[in-house]
Amino acid sequence: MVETKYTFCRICEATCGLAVQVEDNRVRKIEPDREHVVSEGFVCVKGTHFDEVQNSPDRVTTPLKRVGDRWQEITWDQAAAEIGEKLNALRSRHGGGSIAHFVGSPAGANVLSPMFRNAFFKALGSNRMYGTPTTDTTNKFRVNEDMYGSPFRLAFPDVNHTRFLMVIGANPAVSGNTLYHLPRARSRMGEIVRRGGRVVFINPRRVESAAVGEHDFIRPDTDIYFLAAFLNEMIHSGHVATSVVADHCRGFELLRDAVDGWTPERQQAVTGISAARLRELVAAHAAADGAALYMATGVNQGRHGTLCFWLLECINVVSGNLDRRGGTLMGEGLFDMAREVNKEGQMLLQYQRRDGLPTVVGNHPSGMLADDILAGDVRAIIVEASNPFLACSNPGGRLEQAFAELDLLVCIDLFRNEVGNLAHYILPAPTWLERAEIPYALQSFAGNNPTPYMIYSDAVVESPPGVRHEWWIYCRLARAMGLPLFDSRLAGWLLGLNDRLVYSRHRWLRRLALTPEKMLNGMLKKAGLPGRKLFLEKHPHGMLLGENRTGTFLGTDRVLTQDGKVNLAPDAYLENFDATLASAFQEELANRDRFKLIGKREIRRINTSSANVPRLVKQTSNFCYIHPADAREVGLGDGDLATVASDYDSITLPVKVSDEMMPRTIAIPQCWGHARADGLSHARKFPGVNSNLLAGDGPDNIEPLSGMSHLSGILVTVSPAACDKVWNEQKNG
Ligand SMILES: Nc1nc2c(c(=O)[nH]1)N[C@H]1C(S)=C(S)[C@@H](COP(=O)(O)OP(=O)(O)OC[C@H]3O[C@@H](n4cnc5c(=O)[nH]c(N)nc54)[C@H](O)[C@@H]3O)O[C@H]1N2
Ligand SMILES: Nc1nc2c(c(=O)[nH]1)N[C@H]1C(S)=C(S)[C@@H](COP(=O)(O)OP(=O)(O)OC[C@H]3O[C@@H](n4cnc5c(=O)[nH]c(N)nc54)[C@H](O)[C@@H]3O)O[C@H]1N2
Ligand code: SF4
Ligand SMILES: [Mo]
Repeated sequence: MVETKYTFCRICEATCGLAVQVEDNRVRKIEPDREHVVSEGFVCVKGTHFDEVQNSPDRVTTPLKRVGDRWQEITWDQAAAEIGEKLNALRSRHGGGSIAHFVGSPAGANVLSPMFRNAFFKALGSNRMYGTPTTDTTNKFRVNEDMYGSPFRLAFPDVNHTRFLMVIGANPAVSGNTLYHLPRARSRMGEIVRRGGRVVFINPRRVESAAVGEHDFIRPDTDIYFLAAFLNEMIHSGHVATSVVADHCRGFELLRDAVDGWTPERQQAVTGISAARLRELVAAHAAADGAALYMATGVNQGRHGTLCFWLLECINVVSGNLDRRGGTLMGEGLFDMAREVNKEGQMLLQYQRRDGLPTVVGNHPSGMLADDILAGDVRAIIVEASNPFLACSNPGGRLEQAFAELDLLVCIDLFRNEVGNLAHYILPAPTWLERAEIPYALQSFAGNNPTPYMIYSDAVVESPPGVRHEWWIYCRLARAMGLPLFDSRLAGWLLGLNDRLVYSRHRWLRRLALTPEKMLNGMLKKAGLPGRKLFLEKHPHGMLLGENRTGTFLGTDRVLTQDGKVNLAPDAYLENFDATLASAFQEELANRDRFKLIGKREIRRINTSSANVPRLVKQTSNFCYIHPADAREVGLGDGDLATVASDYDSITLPVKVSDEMMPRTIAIPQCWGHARADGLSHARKFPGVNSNLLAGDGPDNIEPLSGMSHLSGILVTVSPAACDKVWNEQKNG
């Protein structure tokens, strides 16, 4: 019998509602949930095609051990015993800190895993956390901590009410947005325009999202000058909310002096945005009854991600838009996540590495991982839900070479991906359709949601019998190693007992276990919401929680800085501000005719992990997008092969000529390069090339305040490929 089960997609942060048809524990079809309280029937192709991930014959469904060049199926007991023994040996020889974890983006949608993962690594005595946060957002967490007192005090635009939204370096119509929840992004931004407001995209590519509003090209990696001039012009033209600044902020004079001199005229020389246009935008911003600036990965991945987000937040605060209707909001989630995280302390800026780089929200820079392995600081890695060789800077393949030196590599994944090929063990995890869940932590716990709601979903299907939850894996490894979790022998013992019960063959024993369903039920009830059963019966499409409130942040104890004021002038940012900007500005002028490389997200792809979905990938879209005038000048036409070279490597790929591109900017969709993915049978047929081979690693390619990798705005040369197709096919295997 076919049954329809309601759940929500966990591929991107939009978490759209889904109606899943299930027959005999198999997913037949995935359709939009038209009654979902926020997504209202919106979905994209990735969500509705996830059945091909779910049912893929390539899935790993039992633990695998690499023996020579073969993969041997082993039991969980054997896997836990062998991995536990190796980890214990490394720990006694080199300390717990020699064991690292590397966490990827899909793990963000898993509410339970981080609790157990953190407990496991704490018990090990390791603070070596790496992952893709230093490819997308640690700069924002850093700024939140410095300005508002916690990495998770993270404001977001009040999209439902704003009259002016400026989106810098993001493409929400394709990406579904990041660090706040915005399904139906295109139509919701369209509504701003329909009610007489403005939506402005600042982007070196005329992106899909821009169809709803206005668009200005900006030269990649020059946003810092645009933002400094915007703030400076705002201050000079008197658009400052003086009472907000006087009552709730400190450091305004230092901020004002820092941006003084960055005139609209000065910025136009490098950004390409005219002084007149900038002035017009500042005036419109000031006149709007509620305005918000938002930025995301395109700027985060540049050379000045932290300084850019600082200036952007200062514009939102100083203009009086933070904490007001139509401006930016500090959400209130199920509990005060920012305060809880601060109490715990683990995620705060407290740990400086030998090289002086910080760890932000506990993350070491992923761009230092190759160095850290080769220096002997990291000897074992547990990768959860990531594919770092494709996702991270991997100059000329250096990251792979470093991983090959590890004493132990364990991958927890659905598939054997590219990093999995090098693993000693692969531990199979469930898909999100096989997991009970509530939405992302920032949505649920921190309330980063213009339309607050809650939804709970049971697992839609049971996972194959050899698959285990990530949280369970950490408990099982802890038991094998004799590590007490949560600083408590009793908790460790109980969890050890529990991990036997959860997957017991006997139903009555399973009933005694602490299951994900019970844990999530506890969280919902603790937050004063209906529990699991009521959610399933009464609110299968989600439950609206009422409008976000304003006036809940400034002047309250929710500002977590020591003096309760917003810090507009953190010392670390001001220290080298003038010198950094002045020298980078000169470099920009010197390089103004050179090509810069940016990435491109595509609606049919999610990072590295949709490449194996046949209905999504029917041909390559791994093109080098280039402006017509540039193409003519370098002698390239549509479909020709171009060689793109950086200081680190070169890649060859077909060209797509497009006036969506700003001149002297090329875009290459990132996270391709599946030539050696022999665990991914479909991805291999359309391998494409990996643009992150062109990105550098090490301190010179890391933003020093946040550890973010420099992945966008990389200087490159573009030329016709020396000998065409044959070479490319060889390189692609
Ligand atoms: N040049 C350039 N590079 C970029 C970017 C860019 O914009 N430009 N973007 C960066 C960003 S923002 C990110 S987040 C990274 C993304 O890169 P990653 O964080 O590595 O994420 P994915 O490629 O989505 O997924 C990696 C693996 O997770 C597995 N997986 C999926 N679901 C689950 C699950 O539920 N459990 C487990 N255990 N595994 C699962 C998939 O099978 C896949 O093998 O790429 C970064 N790389
Ligand atoms: N379809 C799809 N959706 C996704 C993902 C995916 O891979 N595919 N990945 C998910 C993940 S992990 C994340 S973190 C989010 C990211 O969500 P977004 O941040 O919205 O990601 P992008 O679409 O890459 O948007 C970045 C934009 O910045 C522009 N840009 C590049 N360099 C610069 C610059 O120097 N200045 C300015 N102003 N703009 C610049 C690019 O042209 C691009 O349009 O998306 C998530 N959603
Ligand atoms: S936009 Fe697509 S991938 Fe993102 S949650 Fe919705 S259906 Fe899933
Ligand atoms: Mo990301």
